[in-house]
Amino acid sequence: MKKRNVFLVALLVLTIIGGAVFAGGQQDAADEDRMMVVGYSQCDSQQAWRWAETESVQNEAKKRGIELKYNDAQAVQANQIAAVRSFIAQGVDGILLAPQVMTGFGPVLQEAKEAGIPVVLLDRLVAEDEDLYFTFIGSDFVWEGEEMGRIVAEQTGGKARIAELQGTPGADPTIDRKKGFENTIADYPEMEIILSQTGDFNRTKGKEVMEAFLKAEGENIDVVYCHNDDMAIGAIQAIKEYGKDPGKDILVYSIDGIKDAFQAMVDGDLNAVVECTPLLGPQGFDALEAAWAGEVLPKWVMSEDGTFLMEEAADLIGGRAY
Ligand code: GYE
Repeated sequence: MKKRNVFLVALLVLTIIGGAVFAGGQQDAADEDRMMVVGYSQCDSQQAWRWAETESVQNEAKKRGIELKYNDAQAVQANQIAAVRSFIAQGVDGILLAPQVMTGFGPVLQEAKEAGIPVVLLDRLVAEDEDLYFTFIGSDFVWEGEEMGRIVAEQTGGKARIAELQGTPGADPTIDRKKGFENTIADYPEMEIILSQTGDFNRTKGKEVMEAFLKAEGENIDVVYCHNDDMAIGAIQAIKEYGKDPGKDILVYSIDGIKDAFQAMVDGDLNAVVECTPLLGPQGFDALEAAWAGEVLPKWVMSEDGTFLMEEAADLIGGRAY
């Protein structure tokens, strides 16, 4: 090769390399500027608690400049699996999943993993391999049930015929709130669950089931233990329509701590709540950002929750954030 040709070839090679480096640099800059996109699959939107969670996620996405794709599965797991699959197909950067139930998410979580998309579980756990999700952010539901059991035992002197309104069948909080409550009352021979049925964490269904309970055992129920506030609000209505005084004739207890429940305590209808925070947006995005940065988090980031009695509600209701 002539000297001049060698020079030209070298120039060409340098130009190509330089161009590639420049293009790469541009690509990096574009990546940094690009808005991250997150898919958020909410299992249900018929509950006040879920509105608060959705709002918390939406506000936090806005604050961080993250584009949010939202899907409401309307309490149907198949819708939720389809939504997650569609997020994967759209190539989102991360997924926030508030799962309806514990089982059945394995295949779609595997698909997300193969696509390199981190999934953060919000508020409910799944019974799948831990490798299939980045972390779970939520409360200790067994503790919530145990704590509620302790309060009921204290306020009834350890003697109560209890009607239980369960959450959605197969959902983590339903299983564990039942288990925790039963753990505590096992120590009290005169505390007994005489009726137990699902009200699906839903206000209308909670009312319907309570109506059926009252029809069957109206004179024998001392306490209603509700797995969430929405069902308690429904149950309170049913008790009133039945002609009894909720909070006095029949003591009412529930889990969550939404504003409506604080109002029910102020009104003397609800005896106590164990809190379960829905304000999980900030932690959800912290977790996704950790995943994007290649960090590792524990498989459970536990929420801090409290306990509130009827007598405290009037002082606290103004400061409640949800
Ligand atoms: O208590 C309830 C909701 O999974 C922690 O589900 C959540 C529970 C919450 O529908 O209101």
